[in-house]
Amino acid sequence: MSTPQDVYGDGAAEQTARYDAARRAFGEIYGRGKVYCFRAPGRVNLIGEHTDYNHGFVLPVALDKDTLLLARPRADALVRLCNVEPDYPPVTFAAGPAIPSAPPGDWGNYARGAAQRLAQHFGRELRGLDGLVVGSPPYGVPRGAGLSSSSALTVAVAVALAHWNVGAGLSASADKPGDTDANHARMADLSDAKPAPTLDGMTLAQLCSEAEWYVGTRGGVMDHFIAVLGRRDHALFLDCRPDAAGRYRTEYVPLPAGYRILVVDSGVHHRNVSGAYNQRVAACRAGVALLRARYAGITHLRDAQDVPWAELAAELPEEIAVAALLARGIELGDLPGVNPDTVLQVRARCRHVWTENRRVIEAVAALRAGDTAALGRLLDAAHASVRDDYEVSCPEIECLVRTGREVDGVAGTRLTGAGWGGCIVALVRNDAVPTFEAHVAGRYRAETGRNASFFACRAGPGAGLVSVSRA
Ligand code: NG1
Repeated sequence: MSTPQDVYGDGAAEQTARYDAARRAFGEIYGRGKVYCFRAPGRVNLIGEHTDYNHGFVLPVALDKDTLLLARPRADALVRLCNVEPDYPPVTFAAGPAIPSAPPGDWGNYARGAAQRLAQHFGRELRGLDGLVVGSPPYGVPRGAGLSSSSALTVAVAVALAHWNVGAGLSASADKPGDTDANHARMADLSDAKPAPTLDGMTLAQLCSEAEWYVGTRGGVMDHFIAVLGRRDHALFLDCRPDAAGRYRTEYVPLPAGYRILVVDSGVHHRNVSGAYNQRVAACRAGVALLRARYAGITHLRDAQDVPWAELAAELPEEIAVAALLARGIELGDLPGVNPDTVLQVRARCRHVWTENRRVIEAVAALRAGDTAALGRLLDAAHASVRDDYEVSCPEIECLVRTGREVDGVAGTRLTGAGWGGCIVALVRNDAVPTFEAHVAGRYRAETGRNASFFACRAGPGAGLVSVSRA
């Protein structure tokens, strides 16, 4: 277990009132007594966009914005959850391997997914809990802002359930010198009867990513890996290609001292994004299928990463209709929004992925060398690539990216997340944060008539138990 000081650093004092209020609220709902406080962070991806589903590289950061889960174990398998926010009504279910789901949109489905996947993994019903979820502003993970608030909820529930079903549980920050994999839990089972199940951080992260399939999202592994394995003042380099044993390569990379990560939400959330997203996935898959004629056996663009781009480009058409691919026996029919008359810009999409993977590697090197200027240039180049080659930007995002760079002390700015609106991420020198916010807010309002939301974040640790005290 780590302390609020370990988790929030300089911001720990500000959290005291939040934690006290949460404990009081828990006591009012479930009665006085011992209460365990778990947390799971939101995340932002520093660089490595649209690379995860191509088995490429990503570099996310866990944020100091988090979802709290105050909990007390139960003697039975029931999970009872309340939420401090009145929009989210109480939820009760039994934590077994086949939990009936509530209608889509029910917030409790994230908890059901986490409980079901853990129960399946352990092959038994779980010991349940009474819990209170606290994710409200200003310290919670903002919802719908691209910071993965849903993954934070999934991970918080999984960590709490793991605590009582694995053993003494996950600690919020095992950030000790020489510890290469923070938050690993290798604990004995407290319940003494059966052989002790163990659960390391990577397995927990994988289970959480599969848990979210319960709500119908077939996303990648990035969000859950960083929510579980995040480390204070570090980004996590993640190689999204599992090895033969299904394990992933991770590496902690220190962030530059003296800089803040600013996430700016454009407030624009385009509809029909999933069709456009799937067309990008389709273009990459088409690229792989076409490259296979020359490079036998490749399954993802990542497999061609070591081939010079000019050689790959020669094999890839600038654009091709899905019907023409079908005629060559290349099937893409499982992707909603991709039809025979859809035209795929194969070469440019693949070029983005190929160059972005290189930029992630170079960003890691720049961070290791303490070269913030080089890192900033890579962020800017990554943005140009998602704008021009992947074509997922929009005028509002362009306004934020451009006006952000006008401020002295800004290393770089780029779109983060899938695109078509959403957020940008900026690396801003500490002393430049107020000017950045004022300048970008003013220009954004003047140019688009919209208000941007700003989240100044620090890189925090991954999920875990923060305190045990009395409600
Ligand atoms: P966002 O837009 O941050 O939810 C989506 C995908 C990621 C990744 C990025 C683009 C889901 C749940 N998330 O992220 O896996 O592909 O787009 O880099 O599908």
